[in-house]
Amino acid sequence: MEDFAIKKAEFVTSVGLGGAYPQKEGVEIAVVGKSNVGKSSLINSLCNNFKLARISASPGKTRLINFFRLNGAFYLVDLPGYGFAKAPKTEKEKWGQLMEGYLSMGRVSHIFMLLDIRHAPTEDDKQMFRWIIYYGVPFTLVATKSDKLSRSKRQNAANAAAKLLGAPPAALAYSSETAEGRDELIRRIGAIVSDAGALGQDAPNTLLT
Ligand SMILES: Nc1nc2c(ncn2[C@@H]2O[C@H](COP(=O)(O)OP(=O)(O)OP(=O)(O)O)[C@@H](O)[C@H]2O)c(=O)[nH]1
Ligand SMILES: [Mg+2]
Repeated sequence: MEDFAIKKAEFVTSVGLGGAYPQKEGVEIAVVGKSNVGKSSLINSLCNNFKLARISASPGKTRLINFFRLNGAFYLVDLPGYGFAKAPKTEKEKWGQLMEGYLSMGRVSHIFMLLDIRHAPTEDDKQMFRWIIYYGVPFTLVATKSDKLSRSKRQNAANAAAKLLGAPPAALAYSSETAEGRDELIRRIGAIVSDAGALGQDAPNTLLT
């Protein structure tokens, strides 16, 4: 079998609170994590297009839910980050409602939850993780910015972050700078997409109903 590859990635639409979502198209993988953890960078790195999602050195860059269509067949979704301390309370509430509304509508097939490889998970991360478990959404933990640690420390730090979250101690060390972990995460996407195909593209996500 030919290896799965991301051959095409296109921006579809941005959705804010009260906005209209694009029609669901098969698999939908949502990327979640705190502000500045590297969600948009990871999407760009996976798609090998550094102009696709906007990134910024200051947290709070992504404020809307951005849908990207990959290979003309499924969605990869960039979410606004949580835990952005400087955001005014009303903004934070809006982001919370936007994310919660989207994640609980039953269209997400899989979540990539990102953690910074250098830091212990925050209370917000733990809350996000409890939410994922509560709704039973399949997930993959990714420890970002792995280039910031020496090679010998990376896998231990990634697994420790997962364990502190209360998950099985396994997270994929990933760097958008060096592409460490990229091939593995693309293989994971291939498996998610082909599993869904085997189940039937239109099979309802029974986990979320
Ligand atoms: N060294 C290093 N820097 C990274 C990596 N990934 C992201 N960054 C940097 O981290 C900062 C934040 O990246 P973004 O991709 O915008 O983060 P985000 O999670 O989308 O942030 P919000 O949209 O604010 O929620 C930028 O300065 C990136 O260049 C990485 O793997 N290694
Ligand atoms: Mg972003």
